[in-house]
Amino acid sequence: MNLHTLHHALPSFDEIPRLPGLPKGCTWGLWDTDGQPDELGTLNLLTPKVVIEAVKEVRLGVSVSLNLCLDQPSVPVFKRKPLEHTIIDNSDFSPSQSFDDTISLNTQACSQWDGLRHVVHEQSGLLYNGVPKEQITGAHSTTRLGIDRWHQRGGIVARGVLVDYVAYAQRHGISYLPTERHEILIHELDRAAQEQGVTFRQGDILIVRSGLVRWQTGCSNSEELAIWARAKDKACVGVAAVPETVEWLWNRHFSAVAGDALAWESVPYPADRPSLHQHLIPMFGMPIGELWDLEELASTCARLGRYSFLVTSTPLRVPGGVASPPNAIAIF
Ligand code: UVW
Repeated sequence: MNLHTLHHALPSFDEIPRLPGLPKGCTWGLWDTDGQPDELGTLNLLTPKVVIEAVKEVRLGVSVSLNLCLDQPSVPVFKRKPLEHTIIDNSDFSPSQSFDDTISLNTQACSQWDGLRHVVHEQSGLLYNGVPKEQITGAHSTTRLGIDRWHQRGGIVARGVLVDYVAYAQRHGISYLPTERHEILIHELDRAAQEQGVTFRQGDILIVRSGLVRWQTGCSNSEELAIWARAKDKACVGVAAVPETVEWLWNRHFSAVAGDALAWESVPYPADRPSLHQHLIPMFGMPIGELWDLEELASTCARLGRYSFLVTSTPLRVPGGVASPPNAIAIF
């Protein structure tokens, strides 16, 4: 394990060395060690020193789940398979009375981490750190960049910072529907954080509440949710996919971003420039959390007047897994 702090070693966005044929801000090679290609991306920022500081957020012993029930939303988007849960009565096979259960799910249907195998960089046809897409599935597949690597490194333990954009918008008279392509701008994230009395630190997980899960929960099983979920041209609030966002995220050295929105960034993706998914996952190796349940978190933060906390997340140890339920909790 790399024990140095990295606090002084990281380049700013403008200082990241240019790699031929790849966009500005490609970090490939930055965390390679002893000739071993890195598979963890910005999770490398979670050094022991950063984790020890994050643990100091725990002062009240209050913990909050950040995960939707695995059967939510009731209508998954993009025709993703909903949870199948089967209880098995063992009495036919076993002398004692007992039950097992099995689950089958699409790891992208509910609260999720997008792992580093999720997105191929379109221009190069490569994934994070130059892994060819042929290694993801098919005859030449490997488990490189698998989500199991996150579990194997000891899971994710970090300071989380919530930016409650729903509350910010209410304070500032900004009205939008979560099912519109409403773009959250970086100056709004900065201002909301300032108003909440929180400053970002290297290694933080930036968590943005946009209001989508509140909307989905409010119309669970309704016609409206089904129509939106199945629409090809669905739209969703999220952080603006502009170059300034990419640069801003890198220069704050977040270890990951997460939120309650469909894609963290606004949807549909822009037609004339790369999405945030195109840069954050393959270029930075930065995990993106989507559809997290931030409702109780937001009310706890408001009640305590504190928007930073410890986050622990234990992705499933699926060899070569693409994504995972985050199994995340916030602890105050
Ligand atoms: C969208 O839903 C748009 O993104 P993802 O595939 O990451 O879930």
